[in-house]
Amino acid sequence: MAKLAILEFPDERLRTKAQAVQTVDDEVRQLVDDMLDTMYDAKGIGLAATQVDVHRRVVVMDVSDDQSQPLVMINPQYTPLGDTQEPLSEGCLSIPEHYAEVPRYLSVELKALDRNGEPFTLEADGLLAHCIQHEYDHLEGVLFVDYLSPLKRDRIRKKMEKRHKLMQDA
Ligand code: GNR
Ligand code: NI
Repeated sequence: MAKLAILEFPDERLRTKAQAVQTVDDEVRQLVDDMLDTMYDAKGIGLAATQVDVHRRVVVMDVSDDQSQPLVMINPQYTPLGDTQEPLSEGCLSIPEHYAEVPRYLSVELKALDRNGEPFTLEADGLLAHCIQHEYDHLEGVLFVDYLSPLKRDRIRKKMEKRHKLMQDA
């Protein structure tokens, strides 16, 4: 059990573009296991390696009700199924206590490698499709606040900075 520290907005390291994984080896599997521990501990439904300051294309997710269905995606790629985007409400472990509506595809086809380095394809809709797009954005250094107006983004930035100052002084 290893819990990793989660970077919080506006930390610039969240803006790093992650590198593709060349070989899914034991080191990558260890990262996956630590990320799953971290995600479950934080009660999240997804976590990208970027958020724990590892800039490789590794994501873990679990959208099941009882957190019993871990899903690992390495070097993920997705294509939208259908071209309509709808505003969906989302949160982020890197922007705690803030939520906003973001335009997302309702359904996507995901291609990725699993924890054994085996390629798989998955058609996702609902919360899983939503989460795939959110996590993919992290690997590109994109956060949900980037879809908001500069005014709203700035308001969230100021609140986060205040929170970090309070945490530092405590
Ligand atoms: O836990 C999370 N919940 C969530 C809700 C709606 C849309 C996306 C997410 S992902 C988020 C965890 C997280 O920050 N992953 O990067
Ligand atoms: Ni997130």
